[in-house]
Amino acid sequence: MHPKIISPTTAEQLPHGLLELLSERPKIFVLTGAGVSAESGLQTFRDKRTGLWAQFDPRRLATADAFVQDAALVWGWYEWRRQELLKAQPNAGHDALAALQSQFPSFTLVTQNVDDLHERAGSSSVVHLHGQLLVSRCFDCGRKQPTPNPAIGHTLTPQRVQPPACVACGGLLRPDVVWFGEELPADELESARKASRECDLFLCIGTSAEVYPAAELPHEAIDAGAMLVVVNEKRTPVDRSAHHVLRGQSGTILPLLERAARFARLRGDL
Ligand code: BV8
Ligand code: ZN
Repeated sequence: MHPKIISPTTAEQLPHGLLELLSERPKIFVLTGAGVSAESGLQTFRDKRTGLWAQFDPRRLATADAFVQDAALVWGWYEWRRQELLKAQPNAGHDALAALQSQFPSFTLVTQNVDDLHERAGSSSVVHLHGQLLVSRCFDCGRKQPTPNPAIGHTLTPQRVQPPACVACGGLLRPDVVWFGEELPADELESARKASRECDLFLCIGTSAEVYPAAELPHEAIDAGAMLVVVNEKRTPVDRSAHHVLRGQSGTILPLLERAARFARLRGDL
């Protein structure tokens, strides 16, 4: 496929085929990645890293091996990311997705992100493929438990912080996220795969589409006949498979999509 790449600034500039599909009350599947939270100030996995973390690749830090090697380094990184999240607000992209969900009876939102910004924007039934930053579990016995308040005051860059002890067995707490080399939650992954095969419109937003098995989802949707629309400020490997590529920031483009859907519905209802 050779999609036209456009950078729309108004709802009218969105591709005609997409506007038409939106007027037909399609089953919508949305996959988001770290890019959708970037305008809320949360670092993506490709941003330049600062301080202690400058020399570490998140893909090496987000592993059980890194935690076994240096639990304080890994826990401190997540503690800092929790702090950043508590300071962050959902952006216009999160808000637009929550508004879109209320307009379409069949709307599945699946995220690779471990933040809660979709929920805070009002999205419901969000499927977290990679877990949640604000939840902790014991590295040894697996028991989920509330994350104690950050042990450190506000810091500009992550610091080493010793993980708290598990209330049940005294083992070390870890973030309840899926690290590289760990399996994704089976129920969430199965429901995402099923919904991607049944959707009419797959919106792939703010993801480098390089992390598997999440990156398989857009291909499952196309193979099942869905329209694939990519929203990203840069090129991604999935662009070449897309029907439409909307180049730009999700905080700018998603509100246009939501407006277009609203008017398409009004026209469709006329
Ligand atoms: C597993 C939680 C196996 C932690 C994360 C094939 C099949 C299966 C596995 C593999 C495979 N090939 C390789 C693997 C292994 C690996 C993998 O995919 N590696 C990659 C690097 C090749 N996969 C795994 O390890 C997975 N586990 O498969 O287990 C197994 C099987 C059996 C038994 C045991 C094990 C686990 C993967 C999950 C890892 N955990 N997160 C944490 O967050 O700390 S993934 C992590 O990376 C985040 O979730 C994040 O979402 C993701 C990075 O991807 P993106 O979200 O796309 O973010 P990124 O920064 O990369 O890109 C941002 C994008 O946004 C960019 O495109 C940018 O242009 C754009 N953008 C930026 N700003 C904006 C914007 N776009 C629009 N608007 C903006 N404003
Ligand atoms: Zn325990």
